[in-house]
Amino acid sequence: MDLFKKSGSSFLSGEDVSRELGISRQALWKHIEKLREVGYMIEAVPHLGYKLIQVPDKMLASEIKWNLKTKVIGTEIHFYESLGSTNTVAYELAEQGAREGAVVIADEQTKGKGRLGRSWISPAEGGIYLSCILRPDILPNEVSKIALVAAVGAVKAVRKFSSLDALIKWPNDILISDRKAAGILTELKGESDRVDFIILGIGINVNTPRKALPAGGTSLKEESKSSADFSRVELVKILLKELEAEYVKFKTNGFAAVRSELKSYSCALGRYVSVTASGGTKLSGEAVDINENGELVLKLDDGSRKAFLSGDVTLVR
Ligand code: BT5
Repeated sequence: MDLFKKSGSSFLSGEDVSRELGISRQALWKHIEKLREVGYMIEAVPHLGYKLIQVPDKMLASEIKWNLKTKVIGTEIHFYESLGSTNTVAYELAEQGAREGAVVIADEQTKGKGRLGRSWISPAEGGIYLSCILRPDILPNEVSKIALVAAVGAVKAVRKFSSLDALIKWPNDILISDRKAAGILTELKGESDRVDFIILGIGINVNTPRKALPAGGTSLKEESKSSADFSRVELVKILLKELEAEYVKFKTNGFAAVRSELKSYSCALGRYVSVTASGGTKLSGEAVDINENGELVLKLDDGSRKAFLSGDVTLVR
C-alpha cells in the first residue's frame, strides 16, 4: 500500500511491484484481491499495471498509521469493526501490560459508555470511537485534568480539520453551536496514592446524521452543512497529533501549560450555568473560572464562589 501511495495517481507496473516486494506476480494479484476485499478500489489495466483509485474510510490501523506524525500516541493501534466499548478493551489491554500510547479504535460500538453509567450512541461508520492508554506519573486526584487536557487536544483537532467553531463545555464535551459533537470519558486504575493507567476514551460524531443521535447531539457533517462525508481517518490522525501535543505540554510543564487555552475555548465561562454535582446537588451561577485544579468556579447568586471538580453543566443563558 505504501508503494501505491507514493506513486500518487500514476500506474504501478505489476512487474516492478513484484520485484520490489520480492514476490511472484501471482502472489501480488492475491494481495491486490485482499486489499479490494477490505475496501480499497484498485484499477488493473493490462500493460499499464495497477492504480489506487480510492482508499476506504475504515479505521484500518495501516491507514491511520500512514504519515502519522506522533511519537507515542497511536504507535500501536488495535482496530475492530465492531466492539462493545473501546474503553473496556483498552482497559483489558492495559491490564495485560500494553504500553502508553496504545490505541483501540472501532467503526461501531454496541455498548458505548458515557460517564456515570450513561451510554454513548456509536453507530457504524458515522463517528470516531477510540480509547488511548496513558500511564502518566500523577496522583489519582489529578486524573480529571487529563480529560481537560484531552478536551483541548480534541477541540483543536476538530477546528483544524473542519474550521467549525467548536468549543469545550467543561468538563468533557465538545459543542458546536451549543450542540454536543463529542464526549470524553476517562477511566482509571490505581490506588489511593498511585495511578497504574488511565483509559482516555473519545467519541466524535463525524458523519453521523442528527436523527441517529440523541436530542442535543450533532455531527461535524451536520454542522458544516456539507453533502460530502468527512474522512474519519484524516481526523483521527490530526486528533492523535493534537492529543499528544497537549499531553506532552501537561507532562512537561503541568496543568498551567494548557489551562489558558482550555479557558479560551470554554463555552461556559462568562455564562450563567447550572452545575449538577455527582451527588445530585444542583447549583446555579455565573461560570467565572477554571482554576489551577481544573475545577469550574461558579459565582453564585449570593456572591459566594463554589468550585466543582466534576459534574454536569447546563448552559442557562
Ligand atoms: C460522555 O459522557 O460524553 C463520554 C462519551 C465518551 C465516548 C467514548 S467513545 C470511545 C470510548 N469508548 C466508550 O465506550 N466510550 C468512550 P456523558 O457526559 O455522560 O454524556 C453521555 C450523554 O450524552 C448521554 O446520556 C446522551 O444524553 C448523550 N449522548 C449519547 N451519545 C451521544 C452522541 N453520540 N452524541 C451526542 N450526545 C450523545
